[in-house]
Amino acid sequence: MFVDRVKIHVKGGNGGNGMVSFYRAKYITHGGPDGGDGGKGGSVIFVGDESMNTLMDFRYKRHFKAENGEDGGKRNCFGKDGEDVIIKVPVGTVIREANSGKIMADIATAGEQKVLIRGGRGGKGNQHFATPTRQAPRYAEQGQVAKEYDVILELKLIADVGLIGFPNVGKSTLLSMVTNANPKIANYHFTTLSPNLGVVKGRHGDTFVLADIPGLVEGASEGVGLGHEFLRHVERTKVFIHVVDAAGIEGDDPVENVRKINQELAAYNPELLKRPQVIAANKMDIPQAEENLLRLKETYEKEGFAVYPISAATNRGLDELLQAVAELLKHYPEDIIFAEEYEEYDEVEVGREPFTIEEVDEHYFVVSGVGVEKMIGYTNIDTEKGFAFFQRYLKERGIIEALEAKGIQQGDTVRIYDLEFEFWK
Ligand SMILES: Nc1nc2c(ncn2[C@@H]2O[C@H](COP(=O)(O)OP(=O)(O)OP(=O)(O)O)[C@@H](O)[C@H]2O)c(=O)[nH]1
Ligand SMILES: [Mg+2]
Repeated sequence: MFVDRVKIHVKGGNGGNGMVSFYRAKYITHGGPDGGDGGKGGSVIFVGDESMNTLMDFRYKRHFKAENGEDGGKRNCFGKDGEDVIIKVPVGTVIREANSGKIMADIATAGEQKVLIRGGRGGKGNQHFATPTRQAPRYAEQGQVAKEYDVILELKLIADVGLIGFPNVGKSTLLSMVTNANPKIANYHFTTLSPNLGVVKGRHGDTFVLADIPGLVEGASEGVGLGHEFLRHVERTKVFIHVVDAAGIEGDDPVENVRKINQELAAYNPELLKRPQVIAANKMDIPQAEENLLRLKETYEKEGFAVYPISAATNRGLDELLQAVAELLKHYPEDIIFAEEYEEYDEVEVGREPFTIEEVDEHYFVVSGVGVEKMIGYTNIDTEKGFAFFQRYLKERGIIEALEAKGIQQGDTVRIYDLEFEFWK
């Protein structure tokens, strides 16, 4: 189960203010009050949309605000109502208030609408406040200020197919070519640090969710390079596309690389090698890949793995690969049960679990460990209190000290699970 999760900010439209004004015309100096009412602010409305499968769109747009109502005018002119903002979300999205984590809405069916924030009421103009004794009220009502929230959208997804392999072999490139996903692609290791999801639409209308899982390294099964975190993602997919750099750009042997990754899978959970797996020999646009392809086929077809030559960058061989995978999925037993995401830990105990620090790249440090992971999970560092707690935690647990011992410098990047920040003392 993958949890696609984004935090967004939503704000309702404020009501327009009521107007203070008096009727004026030639020869009439003291006309009655004629200030119009302010318009109603727009509401924030969530709608379940069947055609959406992930929350990816929200990575690019995170602020949503409904329009304010217009202020009332002179001569009984009413202010215009503000437009609603309608936010489409995939069916199955849960909306939580970010600070408390409490569920505000749960969009369970297509077309279902939930008004999360009502627009503010418009203020009444001064004409409403005239009484026999106070015929010229210099008072009008203010528009109502609408609520705003940080909310977390959460969508639980089963990814059918996982892209596994060493870093830099082209997993994200492949995902970007066959789905609408737009992952970061770059020529260095650990470009991807959390899974990206995309939906593959097959030729025959069949679809499946493809997960781009961060690169594994040797020792992943012992926790090296966030290995445990990444392998947990692998565990939640049914069929693997094992991507290997057939050109061996980094100077190592593709045949051995496939073996090494499978050894890590087996060491982590022997069940994983029983799941269907196809090998995608990538970067076939590079000449030296041809010879390695033959060796990959020779070695692994004997062992029952189909080997597909592809070039993710130039879109070669991708159709055949996806079709084979769709076929494997069809024969996959539906009722597989995946282990739950996290075991329950005792938070206090867990906070003391050891952590590890790795310098995965120049000026880039990754802190991992059950304790810090859990701490991140229950701390909302966007609040002042949460942030203070977080800083205290890093200090008290000796993480700052340990980073310094590793030679961290001002401005270097630190990553702790979902969280990335610059190190400033
Ligand atoms: N020549 C060639 N280069 C490719 C191909 N596919 C990917 N690349 C390049 O390989 C590099 C790594 O690609 P990514 O897709 O970021 O690799 P990744 O496996 O997701 O890497 P991590 O996220 O670090 O695990 C990039 O520079 C890509 O442009 C291909 O088919 N041919
Ligand atoms: Mg990647």
